[in-house]
Amino acid sequence: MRCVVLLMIFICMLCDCDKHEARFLYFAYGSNLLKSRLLINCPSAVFITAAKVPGYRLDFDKYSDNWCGAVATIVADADGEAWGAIWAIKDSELAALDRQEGVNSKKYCAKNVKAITPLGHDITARVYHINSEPPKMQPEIIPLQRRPGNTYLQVIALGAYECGIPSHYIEYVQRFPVNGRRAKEKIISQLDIYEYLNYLPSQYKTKNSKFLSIQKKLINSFNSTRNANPATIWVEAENWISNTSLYPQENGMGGKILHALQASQIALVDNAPKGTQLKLLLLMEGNQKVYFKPRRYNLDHVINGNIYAGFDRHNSEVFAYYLAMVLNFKWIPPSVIRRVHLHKDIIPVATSGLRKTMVKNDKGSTCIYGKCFYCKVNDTVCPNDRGEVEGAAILYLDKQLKVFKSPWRRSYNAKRMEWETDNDYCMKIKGTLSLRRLLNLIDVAIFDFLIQNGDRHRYEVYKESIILLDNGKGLGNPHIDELDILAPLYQCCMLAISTWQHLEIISGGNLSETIKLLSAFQGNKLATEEHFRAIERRLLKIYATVQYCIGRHGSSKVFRSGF
Ligand SMILES: *[C@@H]1O[C@H](CO)[C@@H](O)[C@H](O)[C@H]1NC(C)=O
Ligand SMILES: *[C@@H]1O[C@H](CO)[C@@H](O)[C@H](O)[C@H]1NC(C)=O
Ligand SMILES: *[C@@H]1O[C@H](CO)[C@@H](O)[C@H](O)[C@H]1NC(C)=O
Ligand SMILES: CC(=O)N[C@H]1CO[C@H](CO)[C@@H](O)[C@@H]1O
Repeated sequence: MRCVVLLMIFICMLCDCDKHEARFLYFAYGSNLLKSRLLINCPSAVFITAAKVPGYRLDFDKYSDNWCGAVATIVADADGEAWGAIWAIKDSELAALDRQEGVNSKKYCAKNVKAITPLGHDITARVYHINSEPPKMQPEIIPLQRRPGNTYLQVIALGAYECGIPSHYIEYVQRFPVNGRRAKEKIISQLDIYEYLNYLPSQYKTKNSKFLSIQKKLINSFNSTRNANPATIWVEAENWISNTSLYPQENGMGGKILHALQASQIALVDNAPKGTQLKLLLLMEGNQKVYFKPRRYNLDHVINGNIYAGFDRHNSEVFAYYLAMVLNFKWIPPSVIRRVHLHKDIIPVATSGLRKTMVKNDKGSTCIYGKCFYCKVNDTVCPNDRGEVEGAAILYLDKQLKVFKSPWRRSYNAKRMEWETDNDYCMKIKGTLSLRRLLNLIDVAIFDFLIQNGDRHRYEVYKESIILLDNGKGLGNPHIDELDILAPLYQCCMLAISTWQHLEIISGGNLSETIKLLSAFQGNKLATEEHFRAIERRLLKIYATVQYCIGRHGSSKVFRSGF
């Protein structure tokens, strides 16, 4: 008993208990022995101890596409002894681990095992094993489909070494016959990136004083007087001509536009039927069109499932705008949180078309279901107790835009896209795009990775710059960092030097603190603390990815002065 108590105290000390989130213990015996592998899906994992599970042996079965070979399992075996590592992982990452292990697709199932530490203590931990029970065989006669790939076995052996598993066991692992194949490039790059993350120089974790002058400019743009006349603001915004930003920012224009979006009188409201999600088109006094994407979730709602699951998040649209400002991506329409009163601001000026898409709910409130690809009569947006609907008010961009399919778009079904399977994908893409466009796509990937928007299947271009439109699929799950979104960066290993210089000086918390500071001028709270922490964690991964690229190609190949 005392040992267990001591062990719990030990686990607690390791896992900074101030965050108060419960953890579970996990027994890893396969690729998750390697810390950089485990961290991909479980960034909170803390190593506790090596341990063995008597009565089981390590074996391999079931082909994995990513690893290009059979993957590890443990099989009941009276003479066996499977070694592994005990990790303590935050409960909130359990779903991500289950997903990685393919619990949902029934590839692996989870159960508890009793493991024994080298000092003889018992620990009960979660373990995953394949549903099948591959028969025991002499190594030489194990058929090819039951052999692991070379990378995979190396990862296990390296992880076992890192975790201090006895050398006789590591030798035993290395004696397994392999199939001669390397894992997919994607897995290899991601493992390398996480390795760089482990050794990230400390400058990327501290604030950079060079940021102060940028912060000052941003504050000047957003901390502005509130009594400007909206009509003149719209005209100024509309007539803005620049090749460095979509809208004016000097002289407090950033804040003035947001204030006009937030406060001007609504003259007419209609459905905005283009697109897949419910949104309204507002015509403001002074003849300015504005999109209104209503709130679908509370800020603390976590979206599970695939990266593009769920409704658009109105706060993601607004968060994206401030993020872009801090990142110096000036090609995005201004966006702000606005509350409209359904009976005072909307219904009196609603078109008949919009009124036809309103229904009363069981509480008697009038609700809107709108007109769009996914709109359904029973998927309504209803006002709160004060009769208000909150949403993102987004300045309507009245320009001729060119639309392109993204080379890194997802397939939206089980089919794999070329970028997911072809190791030389970037080489192919390079021939079809200008350097400027490619660097621009990489900037957008960085932006999307920070908010975790995996839904940019197409992009719009104005004056040769990609415009960041439709950013509502970000901020879904603060516990997941889908590194795939960074594929343009780690596959091409190129980055505009100006982007890199800017990224380098927003380190150490300045990025999220500035978003908070700027959005507070309009009274907006845009995300939970978990999301802000996630943005900072992802920023470190971007630094690590760039370090990985420098490590592979040298900085002169990575940094480009494209435009
Ligand atoms: C914003 O502007 C006001 C009035 O000019 C000033 O008092 C305040 O300090 C400014 N806020 C910041 C964070 O600079
Ligand atoms: C942007 O505009 C300025 C002045 O209008 C011009 O000097 C500069 O060459 C332009 N830059 C690009 C990349 O077009
Ligand atoms: C709306 O109705 C459809 C089919 O009638 C149903 O599948 C769906 O779950 C309903 N949605 C809600 C939010 O009630
Ligand atoms: C908003 C914010 O936190 N800004 C900080 C960025 O970093 C500089 C340099 O350390 C600080 O002085 C700022 O306060």
